[in-house]
Amino acid sequence: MRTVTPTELRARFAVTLSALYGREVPAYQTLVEVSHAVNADVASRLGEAAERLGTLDRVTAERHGAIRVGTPTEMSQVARIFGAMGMHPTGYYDLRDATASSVPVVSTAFRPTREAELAANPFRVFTSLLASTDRRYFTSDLSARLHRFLAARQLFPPRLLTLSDRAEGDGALTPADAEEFLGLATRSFALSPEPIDRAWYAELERVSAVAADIGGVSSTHINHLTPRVLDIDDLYARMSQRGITMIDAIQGPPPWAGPDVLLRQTSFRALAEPRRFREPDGTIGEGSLRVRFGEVEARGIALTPDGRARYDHAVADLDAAAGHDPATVWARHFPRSEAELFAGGLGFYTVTPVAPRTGSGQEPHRSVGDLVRSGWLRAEPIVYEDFLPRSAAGIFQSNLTDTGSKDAGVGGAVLDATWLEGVLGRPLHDPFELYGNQQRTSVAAALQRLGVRLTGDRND
Ligand code: OOG
Ligand code: NI
Repeated sequence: MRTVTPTELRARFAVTLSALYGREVPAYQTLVEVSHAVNADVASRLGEAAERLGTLDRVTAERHGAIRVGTPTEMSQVARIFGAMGMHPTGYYDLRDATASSVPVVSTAFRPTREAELAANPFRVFTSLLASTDRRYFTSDLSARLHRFLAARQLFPPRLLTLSDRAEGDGALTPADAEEFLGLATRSFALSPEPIDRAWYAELERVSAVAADIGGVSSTHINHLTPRVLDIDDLYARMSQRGITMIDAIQGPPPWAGPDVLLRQTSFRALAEPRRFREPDGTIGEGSLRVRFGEVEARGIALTPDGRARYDHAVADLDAAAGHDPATVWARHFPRSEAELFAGGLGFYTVTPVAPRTGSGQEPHRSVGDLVRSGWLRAEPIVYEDFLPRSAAGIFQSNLTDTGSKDAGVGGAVLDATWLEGVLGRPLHDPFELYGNQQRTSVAAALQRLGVRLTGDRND
């Protein structure tokens, strides 16, 4: 009998979630249409080169979502649901100190980790967990009431969790179970028609709009769904021409003539959506909330820890050099060619042997770089699959109308990567390790196929 694999579940979930979000937030449809138009133009302008960081099919289907949950229990349930779709927690982001505004969350991203899985469908979800024990945001009284509220809600039906465990355990679901899983999973992220307790929501909102969005309602929802675009500057201009107000800037590296690295993101401002409220006198009335927005992103080459350190310096320099041409500032930190980026150990790549070659292959080669320069190997960039704390903070912050409040006078709660891994109940992957393994595996396989041993002491 035909079975449905986690890979297929993931690809289908990305589609059903996209349909749901498109119904709920029509401006998202516009964003997807404009992204497709931009991608088609880049493809016809650049031809094959447009696919250097992923095939057009992959990029067209590519989305990341963002969700926010309130408790460790909810986070561990999310891990099971995404585990069913071959999405594994990767990376730790602490947004509490990354922004001036009050954003009391720590986050990870659920995503495929293997190359073939990423190529099949790279769907990923940035998932934030409310730091409800952090006294800088929540007094012990508010924290206790928050815990009571959160403990009483159920985000995911038990049947969804049963099907999730079955999919992950067996590595497949029957077609009927798959349908049911996708229906339940998608509905779990729909905006709820349940009335919101106005006073409770407002109390949390004074601390942080993000806290209210998470802990002020009895369900969760998809916050945004982000398509990938091959030319984000063009997209920004086209959206603005259509009269859609974008945030002030594109987050991440500036546009320049050299290789694109990491991630560039922008968004349109959160839209007012009608919601029902329960007023203090018990009546139910209409109102609106602005929490969901449309985001779009362009992805570049994954950077090594050295490359990432350069990025951090470059960003600090850009901040200090306001008014200077960003591309010029950037060029002080990053080489202008991919070849130099790899040779300098700044960017991750894979290699493939170039065949056929003349020569014995036994002549001395000091390094992989030598083999690439002399034409034995071809290097291809590894695309960045993760997020950036600073950009994420920028995206959160640009969509908050109020900074909220934070008492810097008290100590924060220790909610580090080890703590989060315990909450998740499964390994929390380190992005650098994943990229590094991919590079090392490809280098080892290529050297073996060429029958070459390196004389240098470095393999990269
Ligand atoms: C998540 C914000 C971060 C990104 O793309 O960096 C994010 C959120 O708003 O819940 O999605
Ligand atoms: Ni996002």
